[in-house]
Amino acid sequence: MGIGFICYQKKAGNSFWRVLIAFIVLTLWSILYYPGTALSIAPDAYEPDDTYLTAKTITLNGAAPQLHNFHQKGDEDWVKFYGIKGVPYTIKVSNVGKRADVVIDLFESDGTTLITSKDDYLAGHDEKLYWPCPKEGFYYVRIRSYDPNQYGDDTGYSLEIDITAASFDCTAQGIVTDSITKLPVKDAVIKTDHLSNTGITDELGGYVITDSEGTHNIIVSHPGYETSIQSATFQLGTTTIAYFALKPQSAASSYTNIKANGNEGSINITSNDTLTITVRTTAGSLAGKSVDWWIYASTPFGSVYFDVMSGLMSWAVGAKVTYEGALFDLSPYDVLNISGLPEGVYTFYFDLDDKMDGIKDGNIYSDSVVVIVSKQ
Ligand SMILES: [Ca+2]
Ligand SMILES: [Ca+2]
Ligand SMILES: [Ca+2]
Ligand SMILES: [Ca+2]
Repeated sequence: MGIGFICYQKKAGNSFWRVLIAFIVLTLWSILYYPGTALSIAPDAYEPDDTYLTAKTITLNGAAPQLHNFHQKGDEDWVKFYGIKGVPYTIKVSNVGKRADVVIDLFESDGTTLITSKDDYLAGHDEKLYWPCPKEGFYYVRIRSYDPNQYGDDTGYSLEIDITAASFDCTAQGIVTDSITKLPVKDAVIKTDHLSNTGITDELGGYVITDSEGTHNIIVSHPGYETSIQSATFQLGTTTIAYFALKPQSAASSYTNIKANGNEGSINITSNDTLTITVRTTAGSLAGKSVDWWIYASTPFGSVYFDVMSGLMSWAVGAKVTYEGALFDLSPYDVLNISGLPEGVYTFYFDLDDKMDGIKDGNIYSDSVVVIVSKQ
């Protein structure tokens, strides 16, 4: 049509009226023959985000929804969040443009296994997916247009993901970096201990997390780094700033390993859940060397340690040495199996020091895991 229009213009000369008629014809032609085509609109602020690999972060219970649109044919908008077992999430698409029939797709942490989809309504209507999370981990949400040809004008929408029935009116934000390289750490998991909220760091290491007013712990973990905890005061009307410099786990830390319910880093459980703490050693070049073994925890009710020396093979109050003796390959061994733990943050450590004397004074090889226990 563009070529036809130019030809017509040329034959018609510069007559204002003929140009105007041509313009009207062109406009009518566009409307009559391509009713689905819209004027182009600018991509939303989160593009490019067309695959799970480019999924953007979203603040759970954020102060304002994210504003998206379908700017091009087949546009898909992906976001990711970190889900906690037993927490109900609501993924809500609202203020939907009259030409957008939105579909919500929820995917597993692999970004490809579809968990469920929601598309109850036609174009111009909201969609809402309510989903109690069955397992802690990363999840991906894809918002798309039911008809990939519907894009452009009037395809805008608002997106929010909320933890149902909880009040999150205060915000903390900050940056997570590597303590050695000073580079941003992407995809670090951010948690608060109070309302089991979570966040994920973006490409620049930035995060935003919400909770209610009060002093809560912020827990930051990422594979390959030591988990970091900071106490932060959340205040109404003020954004709390909390920066984290994560210490990389050294190769030496692989001598010891400690897991909570099979997980590294940090896990959330409720008082009803069973917690199993498992330790393992890989003696490697230290095999046979006389060392101090330290298995201990900081808990809401003080320090406790696992006591082997007195023959107790159980936990005791204090921070004494667990065992003095040669290092060997210890296959996974459960040092704790318990339920009904009081609410709070627990950090379990497994350290070795290579000077056997019952004092923590040699070269230290350490691993730790954080357990956040909430009511329910
Ligand atoms: Ca988009
Ligand atoms: Ca997109
Ligand atoms: Ca729909
Ligand atoms: Ca020692």
